[in-house]
Amino acid sequence: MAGPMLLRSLLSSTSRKSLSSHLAPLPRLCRRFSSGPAAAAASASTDPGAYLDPGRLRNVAVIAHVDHGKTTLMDRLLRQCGADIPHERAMDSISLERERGITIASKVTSISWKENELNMVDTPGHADFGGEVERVVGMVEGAVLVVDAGEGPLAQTKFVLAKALKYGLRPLLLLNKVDRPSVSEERCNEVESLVFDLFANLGATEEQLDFPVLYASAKEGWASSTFTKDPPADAKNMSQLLDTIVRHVPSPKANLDGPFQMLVSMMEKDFYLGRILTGRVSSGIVRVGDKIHGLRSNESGIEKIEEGKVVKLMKKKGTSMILIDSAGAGDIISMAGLGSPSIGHTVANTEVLTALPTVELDPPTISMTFGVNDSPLAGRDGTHLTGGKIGDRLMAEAETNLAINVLPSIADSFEVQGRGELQLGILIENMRREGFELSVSPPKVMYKVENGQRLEPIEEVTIEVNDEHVGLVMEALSHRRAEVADMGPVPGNVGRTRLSLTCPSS
Ligand SMILES: Nc1nc2c(ncn2[C@@H]2O[C@H](COP(=O)(O)OP(=O)(O)OP(=O)(O)O)[C@@H](O)[C@H]2O)c(=O)[nH]1
Ligand SMILES: [Mg+2]
Repeated sequence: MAGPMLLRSLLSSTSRKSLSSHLAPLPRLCRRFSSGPAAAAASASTDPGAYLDPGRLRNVAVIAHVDHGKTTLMDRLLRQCGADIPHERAMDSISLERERGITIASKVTSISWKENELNMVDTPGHADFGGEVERVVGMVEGAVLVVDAGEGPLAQTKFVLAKALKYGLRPLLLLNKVDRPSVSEERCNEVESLVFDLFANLGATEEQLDFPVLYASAKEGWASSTFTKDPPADAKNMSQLLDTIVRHVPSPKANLDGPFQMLVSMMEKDFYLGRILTGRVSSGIVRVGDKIHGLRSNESGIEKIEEGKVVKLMKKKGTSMILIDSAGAGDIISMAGLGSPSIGHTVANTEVLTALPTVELDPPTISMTFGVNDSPLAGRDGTHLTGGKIGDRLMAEAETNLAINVLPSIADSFEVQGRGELQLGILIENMRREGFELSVSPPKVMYKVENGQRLEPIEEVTIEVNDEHVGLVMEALSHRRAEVADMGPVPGNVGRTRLSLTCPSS
């Protein structure tokens, strides 16, 4: 323990020194990017110095199975730290997310808590968007693993936890939805030991196994370190969770004195600013006006993509973007200035000539062919009809969404590979709303050959059903080559059974 502690205190003292020497001549201003009460509250509590002191930073991802309450939890954390939440599940800002009630893309925001700046990343829980989790785990040191105390850990809990452990994150367990009548203290203990087993099976280190447990109702807006269903009025808030994050998650190990380097993890396009590149600064300090360049590694080495200047530096604070003048290693920031780099590329000071390693994503499992609409009704719905336009749109998607691959196919059509039907369905719906008309083939499973063996994607299926229908469901699934892995009563629900099976995606 002494090692990291010492390192941390050394880091924060050096960083404070370099902060004053580097920044004395700069106006320490923090301007608001968008107006509104949320932004005002955010900028009022923002001390720009916090961005340059890694000892005060905590980078944390919120991960869980689908619908276990990540986005609701983010709402309460934002509200507790002074942000104005315009509506429920404010982090689900994409219109399709709001319509469907699911998170599709990972999003980062920062909150100030006591002396600290917490960069929190909300992630999607649905398996089809697993790539969104994979690309953010490398940006953070800690993870809040949210588990619905009624349902316990499910298939996607295992997937996201495996990713978090692989990247060496320090997780903490939050048993959510404790307000539900079916959730008792015994049930929580049961879920806790199931999660502990999961950690052990996934090869967690001793340090990772020593995770704190909190009990929460994100919906009612409280978290507690001891089991309760109704905390006293003065404890009906998220303070205990925020304090635990600050205590348990290490601050980033950051080298402020090195040259500036950042791996781009997210990319958005803004009408006025062009590309907004978001990522974690891995070393050095960046200021508005600095000369930078974009790099990527290819087969023949490092390729320089573009050179330019930092035009704007930004940080998401609550629900609004604020402008900052400088940012240091360990922080998660957004910048505008370069027009070509994309996700997985490195943005760095012009003296740096090496690219940062990129995250490896799991391979796609299904593919669909997108082509021109050649039916007799073509041209009635959309305005973008040609193969060229469809191709450009798909290539742009593949650039911002690493979990999608696009390959040209025969006669103006494109093979689009992804993780699941929902993921590709969202892409099709987005394209339809943008005025595209296209024809799509039914999804096909992607096979791969390893050691001379043909392998197919297998999925974990969880089904909850009334006891009397178990036989029928089992029969239907056996025709699809499913194998039962686990079967038992649903806790707190008399007469219902939960089946866990493995089944080929095809
Ligand atoms: N009773 C109860 N319901 C909750 C609680 N937290 C969240 N919910 C409900 O659970 C549902 C899912 O919540 P979300 O916050 O969207 O879940 P999520 O984990 O972000 O879902 P995805 O991002 O799609 O994976 C919503 O209907 C919430 O109102 C809680 O503490 N108690
Ligand atoms: Mg969500």
